[in-house]
Parts: sequence; C-alpha cells; structure tokens
Amino acid sequence: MPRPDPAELIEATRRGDRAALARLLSIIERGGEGARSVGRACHGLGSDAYTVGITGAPGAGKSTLTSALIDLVRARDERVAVLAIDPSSPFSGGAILGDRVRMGVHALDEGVFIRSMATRGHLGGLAVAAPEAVRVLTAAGYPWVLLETVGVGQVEVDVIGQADTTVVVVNPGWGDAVQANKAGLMEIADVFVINKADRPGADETARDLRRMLDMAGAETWRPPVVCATATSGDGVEDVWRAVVDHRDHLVATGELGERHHRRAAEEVTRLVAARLLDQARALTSGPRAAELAAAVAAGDTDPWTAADQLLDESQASLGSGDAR
Ligand SMILES: Nc1nc2c(ncn2[C@@H]2O[C@H](COP(=O)(O)OP(=O)(O)O)[C@@H](O)[C@H]2O)c(=O)[nH]1
Ligand SMILES: [Mg+2]
Repeated sequence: MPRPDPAELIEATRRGDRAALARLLSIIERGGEGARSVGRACHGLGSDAYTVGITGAPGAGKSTLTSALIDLVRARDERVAVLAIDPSSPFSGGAILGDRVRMGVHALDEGVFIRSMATRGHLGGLAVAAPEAVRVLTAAGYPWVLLETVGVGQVEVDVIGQADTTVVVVNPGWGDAVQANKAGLMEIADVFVINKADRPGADETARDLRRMLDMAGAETWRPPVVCATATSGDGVEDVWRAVVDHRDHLVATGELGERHHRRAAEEVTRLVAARLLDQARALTSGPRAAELAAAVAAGDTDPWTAADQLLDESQASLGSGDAR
C-alpha cells in the first residue's frame, strides 16, 4: 500500500471518509514527524469540537454511560465522536475490547465515530496525542467529542484535564467518593454522576459528595451531582443537561476562552518538554556521556559537574555550528 499523503487523507476526512479519519488517527498515535505534520495541517480547520471527558474507576459504568449519551446526542441529530483512552493497555486490553462490543450498536451509524487510543509507549505520550486527535476530529466536523478514560493516575488526570467539561463517574457507596478525591478527580470535576443509582445508597452518596463540595468552598461553578442508571437510561438526560449547562456557563463567563488559552499554553509546554527530552536522550547516549559516567563511577568527578560539563560542551558545539 502506498504511503498516504496527510493532506489527501485530511481532504477525504472532510468529505466524510471514515477510513481516512481512522488512518489519520493511527498516524497521530504513532507520534513523531508524521503526527506533527497531520497536527499542523489540521490546525484551524473546522470550528472547535466541544470535548466532554468521562472519567472514573474501572467498572463505574463510563462506557455504558457514554453509549447512552451517544443515543441522546444522536436523537438530537448531532454527530459525535468518542475517544476511549487507555494509557496502560495495548489494543488487546480486555476493557477496550469490552467497550468495542458494547458500543457495537453504534457501529453502523454514520454520525458516530468511536476509536480506542493506546499509549505511544512513552511518558506523557497520550497527553500529547489526545489534543492532536481532538484536532483531527474537529477538522472532520464532529461538534462533540467524548473522551472516556480511567481516572486512576496522573497521565489520566492530565488527559482529562484537557476536556472542556469533565464528568466524574462514581457509584453508590462512600468508598468511591473518597477514591475520587484521592485520585485528584475532585478538583477537575465539573459534573458528578452517581451511576448505578439502581443500587442502594445513591442518595446518601449524593449527599456526601455535596457535603464534600460544600467544604471545597466557593467557585463560580458548583459541580452538580446527578444520579443515573446508565443501563436503563434513567437520569442520562439529566447528565447531558448538566454538561450543556456547564458549557453555557463557560461560554457566558468567558471561561471557555480562558480554558482554551491555558490548554494551548500547556500543549506548547509539553511539546517543548518532549523535544528537550529527545535532545537530552541524544546528548546522554553519546561516547562523551559514557566517558563522563565512567569518571563519575570511578570517583574522579561528581554527577553534577559531569552534567554541567556535558551541557556546556553541547552548547559550545551548538555555538560553533557543529550541530543542527
Ligand atoms: N446495575 C447497574 N449496572 C451498570 C450500570 N451502568 C453500568 N453497569 C454495569 O457495570 C459494568 C461496567 O460497566 P462499564 O460501562 O464497562 O464500566 P467502565 O469500566 O467504567 O467503562 C457492566 O457490567 C455494566 O453493565 C448501572 O447503571 N446499573
Ligand atoms: Mg470502559
């Protein structure tokens, strides 16, 4: 198969070619120069998709809720894309496979695009890839992008922090609320959903959560706590209404623009950090680095001096025009 030209793929994507869209996302996932050129070419195409992050512990019902939300958005005749983000497991991961099966009901709907994304294999890879993927989906004309991710670690919190509205899904029982708090999800939640409200204890959990929010103090937006049963669809309308209310709030207060500005700054920072890390790896893998490491090991010099020396020498060679 000939190597696809990103510009052609983007054009095809904008005509509604889903296979081309899938290929663009694969390029994004692989990272490197290919991802960069796709990102550049997509930038500024289409009006921004509104991104809704859906996070919570494994098994909380994120995929089921996402699927129910897709139904709702489709009933309003709007198109929607879903990125199921799994930083830990490759495509063979059981959870993602399960999601595919569950979301299979939407597979034949042209207005729905569902994609799983795995890590690029390096720290922060997904945090870099996610906004690029959203950019591609924006170019493809999806007004809504749902990001499903397990809210367990810093990478996940970073990814979800890029959503316009973040929905944190917990289940009845005090443990979940405490867990969400510990995982740092409390600060990033714009909407709380107590899913599996068909089980006992949902009202108590809602009360506990509201109390925790009260203690968190005054913000311009107080995250609503919504009870839902994703499997039956009960309360899913309320979840979507809370999301739309939050969006309206962000627009009315100008916060949406501020969030975009902050995210743009963070994206630039991440890109700079990634480049510098590449440079650091190159710098520390050469013969000179090995020589200095040997000197540190032998006790002839200390690691700080060695690092300074390596950096100074690379600066000097940059100055003399040796390197790029
Ligand atoms: N009783 C009940 N079970 C639910 C509800 N929502 C999801 N589940 C079940 O919980 C399990 C995990 O759901 P899933 O959507 O895969 O969770 P995820 O890991 O957060 O994506 C599945 O067996 C679902 O059928 C609900 O509202 N009530
Ligand atoms: Mg899931």
